[in-house]
Amino acid sequence: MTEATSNEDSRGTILVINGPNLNLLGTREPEKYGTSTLADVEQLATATGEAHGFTVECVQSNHEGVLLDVIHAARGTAVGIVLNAGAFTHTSVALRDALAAVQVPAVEVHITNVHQREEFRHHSFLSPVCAAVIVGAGVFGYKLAIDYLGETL
Ligand code: CA2
Repeated sequence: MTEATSNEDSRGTILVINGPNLNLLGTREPEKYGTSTLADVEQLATATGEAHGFTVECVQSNHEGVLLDVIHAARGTAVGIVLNAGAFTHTSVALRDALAAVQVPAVEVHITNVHQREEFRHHSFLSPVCAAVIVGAGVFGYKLAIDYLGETL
């Protein structure tokens, strides 16, 4: 294969993980979350990752246990993680422990500026174990996260 993103040539796999309700992107509340669909976000992430020479794998789940399994599987198989854990950001010690355990650099992304929203969204269990946090940049935040990994890995 000659593509820069064939597995042999790849700089490694970036795992893009979206949590609960993010499958609804582009179908409801466009004033809050914009008009891009999850497929659009995954396409943007894949194109950005490939431009940096990465292979990109995208996963979305509404189930905390599935997200835990996906993070565990990143150990030894992914070089970086981009994670929008949705509401689990504000509740899940388990996701934080998983991220800390796998020791794969992770970037936390939120489409909205969570600090302009309800108080319960101001705290993230995940931020302390992430290399970087991007909030309020809309779906462009996923591109910024991958650009960051492209520059730092
Ligand atoms: O701003 C973000 O990206 C959030 O992670 C989104 C979560 C929210 O619980 C976090 O506090 C901040 C909610 C995701 C819901 O996604 C929807 C998308 C379109 C329509 C309805 C929900």
